[in-house]
Amino acid sequence: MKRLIVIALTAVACAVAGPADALAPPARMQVAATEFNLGLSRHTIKAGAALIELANYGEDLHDLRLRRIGGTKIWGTRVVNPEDTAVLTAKLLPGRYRLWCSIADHRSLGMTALLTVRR
Ligand SMILES: [Cu+2]
Repeated sequence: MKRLIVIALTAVACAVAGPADALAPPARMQVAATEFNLGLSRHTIKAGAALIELANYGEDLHDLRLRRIGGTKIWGTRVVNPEDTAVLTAKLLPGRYRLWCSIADHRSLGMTALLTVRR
């Protein structure tokens, strides 16, 4: 009898906790900004919640923009000072994403990169 109660309580605890996916930690990556380049700590991350940190290792102001190729929504950080960081949080679907710096002509000078989000 005691054993049955333990099993029943375990089942309740699992139901409350929900599926493992809901508890998965967010994917994390860093984008290092310099003049004029974006260096990605990873080029592929898992779909779902993501924390993307922009670290400005350069001497100019930079920011980070993110858009899924074929999509319309654009995520972004504030403008980041040299030696400072900002974090962008997003819920990402699988696909290919374009990252860029939106300040002045930085994008055309080379501050752009591709990120793959996998299932
Ligand atoms: Cu820039």
